[in-house]
Amino acid sequence: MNYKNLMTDYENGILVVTINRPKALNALNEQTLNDLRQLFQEDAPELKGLRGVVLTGAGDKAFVAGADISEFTGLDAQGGLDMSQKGHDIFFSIERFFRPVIAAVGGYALGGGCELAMSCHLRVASEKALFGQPEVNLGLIPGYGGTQRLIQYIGKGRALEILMTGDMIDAQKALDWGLANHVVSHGEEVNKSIEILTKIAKKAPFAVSKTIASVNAYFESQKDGFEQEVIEFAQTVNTEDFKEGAAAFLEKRKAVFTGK
Ligand code: DAK
Repeated sequence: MNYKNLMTDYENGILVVTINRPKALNALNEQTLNDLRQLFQEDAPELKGLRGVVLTGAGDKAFVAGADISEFTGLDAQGGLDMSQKGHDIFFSIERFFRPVIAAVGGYALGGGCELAMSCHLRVASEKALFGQPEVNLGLIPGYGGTQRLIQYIGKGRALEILMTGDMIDAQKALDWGLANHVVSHGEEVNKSIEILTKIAKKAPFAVSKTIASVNAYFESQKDGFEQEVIEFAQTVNTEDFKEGAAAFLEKRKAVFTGK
């Protein structure tokens, strides 16, 4: 796996991806978006034995401080539409990724950075993390799903306040409001994310991926989540892992899942 703005480290089935533009607080420029698209749509699905992904930012200050503002100049309505659709496509491929993806947030997660963290399945924040959607300060609204996903995590009233004031919230408030799953000491966010993925990796992988698909269906207007659950459930029943899980329970031993 070869990228200009991402570093990757693959160990024990867990891929740690670091967005590596610390001098620009890891802002999402076009190259970084292209790298993320290649990783989530082409390379990571092919990794043998992959059980989960941690997404984090290089340096001590930021997860991602937003879309790269220096690339905004000269953007017209058509360019904005193209850019937004490209971002949506990439962020949906993270949200719909077949393995769990955790954002390890050790600093600013602003604008497109907050949107990127929200497209991950879970968020582990360090106590220095700050979340916000400051697009109104630039005369914009979020263009990578922020108006929609923020409501899903924290509700309409809180989302509107964050989106209209541009204020940041700290890690504790993000935890209290349901945006962050955990808050840990600064520097421990990647380790905690790996710990969670290691726990999930012991579960049946097919069932985990079907869980992601079923939960996502709740938020997809063209799908009925209950019907989708029936479809996904039927597929899990058809697996060797289901037979193994049930047999292990009855034989009072730990299940050994193979992903089949
Ligand atoms: N883009 C580009 N460079 C950035 C950046 C960003 N978002 N954020 C920080 N940097 C750069 C700074 O310019 C500075 O570069 P140098 O001057 O050293 O060359 C370096 O990172 C360090 O930043 P600061 O010197 O400002 O660091 P401080 O600690 O003083 O302040 C800060 C940290 C995060 C509070 C501050 O940097 C800041 O306010 N940054 C901007 C945050 C922001 O507004 N982010 C939201 C961007 S808007 C769209 C799709 C999506 C979006 C929009 C449209 N379409 C489809 C059209 C999303 C928009 C956004 O994300």
